[in-house]
Amino acid sequence: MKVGLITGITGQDGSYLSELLLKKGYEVWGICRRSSSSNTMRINHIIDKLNLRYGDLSDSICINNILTEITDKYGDDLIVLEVYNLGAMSHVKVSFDIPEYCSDIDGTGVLRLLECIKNNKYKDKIRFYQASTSELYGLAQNIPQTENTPFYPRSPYACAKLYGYWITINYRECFNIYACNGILFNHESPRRGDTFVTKKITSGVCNIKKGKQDYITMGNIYSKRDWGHAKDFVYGMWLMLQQDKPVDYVLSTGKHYSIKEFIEMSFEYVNINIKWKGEGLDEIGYDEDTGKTLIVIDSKYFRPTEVDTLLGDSTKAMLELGWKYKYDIKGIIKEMIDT
Ligand code: NAP
Ligand code: G4F
Repeated sequence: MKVGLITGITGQDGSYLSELLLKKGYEVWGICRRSSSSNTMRINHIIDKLNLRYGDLSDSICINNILTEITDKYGDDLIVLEVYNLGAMSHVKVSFDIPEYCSDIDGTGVLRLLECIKNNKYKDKIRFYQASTSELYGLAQNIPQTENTPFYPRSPYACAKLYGYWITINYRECFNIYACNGILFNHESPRRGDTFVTKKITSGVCNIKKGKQDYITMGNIYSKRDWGHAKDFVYGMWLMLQQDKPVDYVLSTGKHYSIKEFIEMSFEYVNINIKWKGEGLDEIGYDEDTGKTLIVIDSKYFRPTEVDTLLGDSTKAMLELGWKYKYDIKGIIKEMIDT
């Protein structure tokens, strides 16, 4: 029996990874948070096929209970249990507001999972994936960034993820656990959370086109990101756990664009020509045909420390895992606007 356990199963990546594992014949388990309103929108279409348990990465007891329940259920029939740690407080800007919580979940939460794996009777059949991030590069020391580029985190989120990255390597080296990091660059989809920049822009463009919204209020439109599609990236996560040995890999597209370029491509897709005037907080984007304002800037969306430019080099993943991505930036924008 091949079994997958996903923390963060209700998130963007968790939902695509669940679909992938089910398609491959895995029994899929997931840890969900209790919420006062529904948080299963992204997995409702497959919910009957999943084994969901309430839990939280702040709670070692529940993590241990769930892991033990799974290994006790399958016992010696277990071929492999792949644990994907995707659960996180994943919003960089919000991490400045709730830094201690973010450290606990995104940093110490990784340790909690690894300890439970270390103490499990079937430890040698368990493989662990840690959702590491290109935010680790922060104030990037080299362009493009590879597995060997030094880290320089720029937010409480990135600092917590740095701990998660190293504790994963430490448990691999100390306790011989099959544990690896995927250092993933930004990946998007129609299931992206509403307050991340690509979703905010594509939803705003749709609303403006339908006459439901006048303009979009943005922060820093000059940072650059290397954007891929979440579906391509969860496939890369799965590939990492299929190798003989645990190794850390970068996943990225090798192309990057500014937020401003993403805005321009999104309006272009719905046949609106955007032009720009002004500078800094006074910069606006407007419709060339009607003169209406489409984009305004508000400093409330600026970050105390920004990550100006991210560009990944996934040569290692392409050569060693055979990983490829299918979506380019225009394909991502099209799907996000059309869905
Ligand atoms: P997401 O959509 O924000 O999903 C995060 C998931 O974590 C949700 O299921 C959320 O549950 C869960 N979660 C939050 N706090 C938790 C806690 N205390 N205990 C247990 N679960 C908790 O994030 P994503 O985009 O799918 O990203 C998946 C992972 O990859 C995250 O670790 C993220 O940091 C990392 N990552 C993402 C990207 C990217 O560009 N998407 C790039 C690199 C790394 P609720 O649904 O209840 O909120
Ligand atoms: O969409 P974002 O919030 O993503 P960010 O900060 O790059 O983080 C995402 O990718 C990381 C991988 O590198 C993940 F680890 C992390 O979990 C998350 O998924 O912001 C992208 C850029 C930033 O430079 C931000 O300052 O867009 C800029 N931006 C400009 N205006 C904005 C806005 N970001 C948001 N969220 N909202 C704005 O209005």
